[in-house]
Amino acid sequence: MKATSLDDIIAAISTPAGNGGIGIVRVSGNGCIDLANELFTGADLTKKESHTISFGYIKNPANNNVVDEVLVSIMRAPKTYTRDDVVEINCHGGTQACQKVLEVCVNAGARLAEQGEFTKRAFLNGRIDLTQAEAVIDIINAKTDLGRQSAVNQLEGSITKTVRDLRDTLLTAIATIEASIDYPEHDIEEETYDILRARATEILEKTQKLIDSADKGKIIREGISTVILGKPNVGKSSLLNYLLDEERAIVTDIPGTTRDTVEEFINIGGVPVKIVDTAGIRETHDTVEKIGVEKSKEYANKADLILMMADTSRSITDEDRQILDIIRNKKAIVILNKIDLPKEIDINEICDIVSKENIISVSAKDGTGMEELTKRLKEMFFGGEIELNNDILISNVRHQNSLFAAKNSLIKAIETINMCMPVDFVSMDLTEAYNHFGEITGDSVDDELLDRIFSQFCLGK
Ligand SMILES: Nc1nc2c(ncn2[C@@H]2O[C@H](COP(=O)(O)OP(=O)(O)OP(=O)(O)O)[C@@H](O)[C@H]2O)c(=O)[nH]1
Ligand SMILES: [Mg+2]
Repeated sequence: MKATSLDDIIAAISTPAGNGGIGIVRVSGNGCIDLANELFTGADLTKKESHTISFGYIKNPANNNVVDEVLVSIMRAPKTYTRDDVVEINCHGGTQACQKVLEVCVNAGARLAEQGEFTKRAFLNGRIDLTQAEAVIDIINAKTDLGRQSAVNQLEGSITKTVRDLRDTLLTAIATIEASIDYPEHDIEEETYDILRARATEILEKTQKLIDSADKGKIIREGISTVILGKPNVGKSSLLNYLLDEERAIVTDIPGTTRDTVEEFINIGGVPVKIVDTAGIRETHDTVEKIGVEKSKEYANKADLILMMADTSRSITDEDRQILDIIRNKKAIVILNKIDLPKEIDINEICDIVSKENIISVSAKDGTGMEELTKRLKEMFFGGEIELNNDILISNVRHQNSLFAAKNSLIKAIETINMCMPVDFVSMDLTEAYNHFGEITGDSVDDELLDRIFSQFCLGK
């Protein structure tokens, strides 16, 4: 994103491309109501109250032709999305009307907005902090209801409040130090060390708690990264299809049907799962299948959870043993499929590798056992309950990195205190931690980072 002036009037189409009932061109910046008024016939927008909507037409001043029949919303600063004046022109949906309305706005003096520039203005104008701006992207990109809920909490300022509280406590500690440096004759250092140690430890514990929430936060945001692994023909693709409730992957009775990975996002009883169906693992001379098998193994290495599938109607083979070897010491559930058929399998070897509660019998054909699978997933990742409660969850890697950095500074500060080093060294460490917390909220942040964050937004947001 280039350096852009906050004084410009910016404009963009805020609705997705394609046909739809309405399309919205959003314009913001001081003077935007005058600009819209010059293009609008129907009412004098400059005299309209804030947060009202007017019916009329947008005309092209160049030839006086009507561009579209519209409804125009007027929102005057400061109670707007950007905190500047905002005009939203509701056009008929479809690409042409919005494009043309945008074009006449630009010809009248507006500039095309950068990605995320409306939200960036909301941040720069102090309406929201950086975590709240990021929450806007997360709400838009939310893949699950829990992800949305967590992002809404963040938009309401849950992380902001927690991090600002930590910063305030740090500031008080830093002020204590400054006082002892400014008035050395008071000789309060012994007591100062005790107070500082207590404060730094308290903040460190709270920081650690936030860091610990990141696993759950990541799952809620991205889903449990899950891979279905098994030898050919056990029913892996059938399971994927059953869970998706659609014929997504090709299923045949020919072993080696799936040759490439198939990735989908699903909601299993409220649990967000990013699931990957893979090529059945076996020795093969087929070049394409071989690549598929390698890919299956790679996915298994990266996954949060492996669903190893075996066929109950067959005995265990060396191929199954090879997969059991892959899941050894990993988070895994063994799914014994095809229980609608006569049982042939002996599970002793499986029990050596995974505990009994993680062996679940199902039929991907008729859905038997799926409830138990859901229950087990919830227990494994959410302790049985999938609720956000009022927990503050860190789900953003950027926040996580800043928390790690703050934690390191706090540890350094405590070491400095324990060595009874001069308090101004402690002050330096604590100030460092203070700045790292500030990166999260955007209180201490540079332009490059801002550009990186806002470039993840869509146009018009
Ligand atoms: N009876 C029965 N048959 C099943 C069940 N699940 C899958 N099948 C059948 O097993 C065969 C293989 O199913 P797939 O889902 O293609 O198996 P896969 O593990 O994806 O196989 P590859 O892609 O070759 O590795 C198909 O004929 C399915 O209809 C089940 O629960 N019961
Ligand atoms: Mg398959």
